[in-house]
Amino acid sequence: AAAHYAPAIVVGSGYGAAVAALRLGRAGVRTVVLEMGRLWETPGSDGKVFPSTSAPDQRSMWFRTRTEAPLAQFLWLDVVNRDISPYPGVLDRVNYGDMSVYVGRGVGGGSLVNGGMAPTPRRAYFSEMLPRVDADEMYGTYYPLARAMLGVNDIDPAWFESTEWYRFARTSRKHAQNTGLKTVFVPNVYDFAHMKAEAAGTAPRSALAGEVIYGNNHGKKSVDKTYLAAALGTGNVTIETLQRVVAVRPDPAGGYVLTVRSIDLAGRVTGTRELGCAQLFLGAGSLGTTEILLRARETGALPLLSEKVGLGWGHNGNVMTARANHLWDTVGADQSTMPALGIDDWDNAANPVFAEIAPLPMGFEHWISMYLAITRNPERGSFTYDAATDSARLNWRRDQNTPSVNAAKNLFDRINRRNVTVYRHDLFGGNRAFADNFTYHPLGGCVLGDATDDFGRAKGHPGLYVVDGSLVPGSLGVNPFVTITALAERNMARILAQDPR
Ligand code: FAE
Repeated sequence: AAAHYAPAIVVGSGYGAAVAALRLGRAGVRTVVLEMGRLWETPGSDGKVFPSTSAPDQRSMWFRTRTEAPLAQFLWLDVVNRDISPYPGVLDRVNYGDMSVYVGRGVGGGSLVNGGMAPTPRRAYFSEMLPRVDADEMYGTYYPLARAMLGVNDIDPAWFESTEWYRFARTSRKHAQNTGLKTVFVPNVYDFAHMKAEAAGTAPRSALAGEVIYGNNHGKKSVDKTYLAAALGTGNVTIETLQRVVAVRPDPAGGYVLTVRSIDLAGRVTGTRELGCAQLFLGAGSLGTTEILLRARETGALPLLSEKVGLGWGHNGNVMTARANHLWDTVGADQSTMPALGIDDWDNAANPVFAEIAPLPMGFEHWISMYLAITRNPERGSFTYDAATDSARLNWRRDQNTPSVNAAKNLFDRINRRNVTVYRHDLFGGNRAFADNFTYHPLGGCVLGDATDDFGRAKGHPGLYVVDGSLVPGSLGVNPFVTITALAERNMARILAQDPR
């Protein structure tokens, strides 16, 4: 048994973890949250908590000597990335051969770095992906609950039509409409009232100052400001930072024992300890949770875990692309970093695509229309445990992106043909028009109903739960965090009502 004990431990502090922490705290369960990143609340020497996107410093990325931004180049020049000193920065890029995965690090996980887009999937597609989840209950109860708790809000359409900050989106909309395509407003967790005040000069700028991916200093309702603040408010939850969970084993006396490594801001290991708990909730994200469970199964620590742990991974069909506009079709020097519009061609049965109209705020007119396309890709990856490095490796081949690239190409070829425009080849490196070597939406690895039961209870080991994006079977058709949150709410309600503590 371990020297230190908590009734419940939550690993990670992203969406799923934050829901678990709040619901445990509200139920009166003393809970410790262990997060490998830092708490983002203290300003640096520049007076800001997060660095700017245009001049990133050590705070930008997780232990790097150079930043690795998704847009590596502009006009074929390496102008975006910067040398930095290693530090527990807020954005990580986990490189697995043919696929790189961007994830957030810190109290709040991905909510610190993401674009805040908060759509709800098509109900029919949700049911296709998660057929055993009661969709009435999800769409009637848990999606509305998640949206309210996360602070999801809609842009004022009149402001959208008139503001210079969304000219880029209106230009892309015009080209989509010329092609006979439908666009939709996408709700967000960035406070649009704050953004309006930024534009009016009455609030400090964040979305209108180029901030995203390395954190937002204002305006964004990340989960440290919503769920986790409420969890701390119960008085039952504590959060420990710079704590990385490296191993889990059963406690012969019941519950689990975690091996936890603490690091300092230089990345030095300052201690390793064991922490016991009765109930363990894994919210370390698709990569983190899958690695913890795979390692535990393969090293024999948790031998009864399902053979399905490590399977069913997908990147939500993510592909980025960019088009060059005519000189008269300006996108504006001023661009909000929070997307507000998407091209919705998901009902196109042969070629479903939901494409977020993405900003590219460079402070000058560049005539580029950017997109993050979410496509339907039946390919799935898997993780294997590599004993030599004690880590999980993602098996994903470049050619598995083909369905996604083809779908995006089909849509944007149509838009280019109709508007007599072309792709940009200078933005993603390697002279490519489609960036299919990275994703923002890692999903799966411990799929609901496969590696766990229908409520996230790990098969074979009672009291062990998965609460994050690793439950989602690889694809949702829209940006995922509202669904991850709503599923966690649903599963936690069932677990707290039924399971012994
Ligand atoms: P996640 O938020 O990744 O949290 C996991 C946490 O666990 C992290 O804080 C890790 O540091 C921590 N952790 C991992 N391993 C360990 C360990 N061993 N010990 C202790 N702690 C650990 O998980 N989604 C949308 O819906 N809309 C968007 O607009 C959007 N834009 C995005 C933009 C970017 C640049 C990125 C990177 C992602 C974006 N996403 C977006 C995806 C979204 O942020 C992601 O799906 C969720 O954050 C996943 O939530 P989880 O709870 O699964």
